[in-house]
Amino acid sequence: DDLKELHVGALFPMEAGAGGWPGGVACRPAVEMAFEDVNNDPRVLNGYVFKLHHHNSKCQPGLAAKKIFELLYKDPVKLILLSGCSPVTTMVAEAAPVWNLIVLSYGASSPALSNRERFPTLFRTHPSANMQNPTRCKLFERFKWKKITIIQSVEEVFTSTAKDLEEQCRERGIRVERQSFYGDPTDAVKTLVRQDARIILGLFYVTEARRVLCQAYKHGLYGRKYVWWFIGWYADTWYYPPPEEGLNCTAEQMAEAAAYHFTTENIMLSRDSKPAISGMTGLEFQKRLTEMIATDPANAGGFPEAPLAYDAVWAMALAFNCTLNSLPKGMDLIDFDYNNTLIFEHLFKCVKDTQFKGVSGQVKFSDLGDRIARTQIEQLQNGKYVLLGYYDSVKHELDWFGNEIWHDGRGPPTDSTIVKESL
Ligand code: ABU
Repeated sequence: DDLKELHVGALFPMEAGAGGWPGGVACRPAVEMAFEDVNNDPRVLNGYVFKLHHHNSKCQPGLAAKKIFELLYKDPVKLILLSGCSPVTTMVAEAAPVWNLIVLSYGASSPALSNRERFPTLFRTHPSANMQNPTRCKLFERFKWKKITIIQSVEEVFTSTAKDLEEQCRERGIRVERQSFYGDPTDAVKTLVRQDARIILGLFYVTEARRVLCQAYKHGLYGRKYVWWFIGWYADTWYYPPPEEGLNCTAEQMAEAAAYHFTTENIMLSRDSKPAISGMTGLEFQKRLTEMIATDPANAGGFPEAPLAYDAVWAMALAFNCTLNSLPKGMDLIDFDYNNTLIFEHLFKCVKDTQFKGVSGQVKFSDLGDRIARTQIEQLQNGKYVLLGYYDSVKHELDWFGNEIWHDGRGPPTDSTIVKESL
């Protein structure tokens, strides 16, 4: 009863009607589970109780700004902010330093967030989308492609990923062409046809991915001569058209265009049999979460990222614990207000130094507040995603299982029809 309360503000994208990432559907229950576990664990924050105050951001920065002001101007004082989805996290992390607040993101992949000048108080358990670019370049090289084409929507998260990929590929002698669109990809897809694009990487949120795939079908940009690469964190059945989106393609057409595409994504679940700090293994966590959510996990937004959300709460709890031990005598975390730079500085140092075994793997932040992770590569084969391999971009190690399938059963298609000049 005499427990002291520590308050945390959080934003979850519970839906993403106008495009974006509806990751709160699974990440919010994961965060709630972590609050419960931390509060029941006598090793952490003994004598305190952790309280969550949350709002739905719909992955829209304007709405999120309103919700953040509500969190900050309504009592009680929040000690830290949790946030997901790149456009929202960008806004929150630009504003938070004004209130001496740290932001911990469980679901923002934008490479632009790795910038200490612009986002001085941001940490994230979600890896940057740039982590996948060395993997992509490695595989383009393996399949002997010298020219690839990116089709992207114009949000900063995708523009910054595309720019990094272009640089990384250029260093390996791979030419990258880029087509951008805002909302409707029809013209951009037509340009891909004109440019004779064959190896095509899509960077966009899932609603736009469906529009692109439908246009690819309409323009015959699929099948034997083409290889599509998509982002790997969409739900497993993402390419089926939801009726409310009014796409002019049937489920069969979409499935035909999606056949044999490749995806890359960060490994976000520890498959290790040794338990994480919470006492659960990654798989035990996933099982518990599946029982908690009403939706089928394959279609629940944020299900793959949920271990990152669970671990973000533990990172926070451990950092609070560390701060309690490091604050000058007589000072307490509950004394924090938005002008208190001393408590903020102690907390910042503690988050920066936090390290533990989480359900998503080893949690540790780089100087830029980033998470380092391995990637996995999958391919859609007969309606199921099949694991093709792993890549460790720090050690430059590719584990490749050799079970990729090509439309014609022979091998990778060429990257263009244009006959290359002999060297
Ligand atoms: N894996 C989800 C990332 C969402 C985002 O960056 O907005």
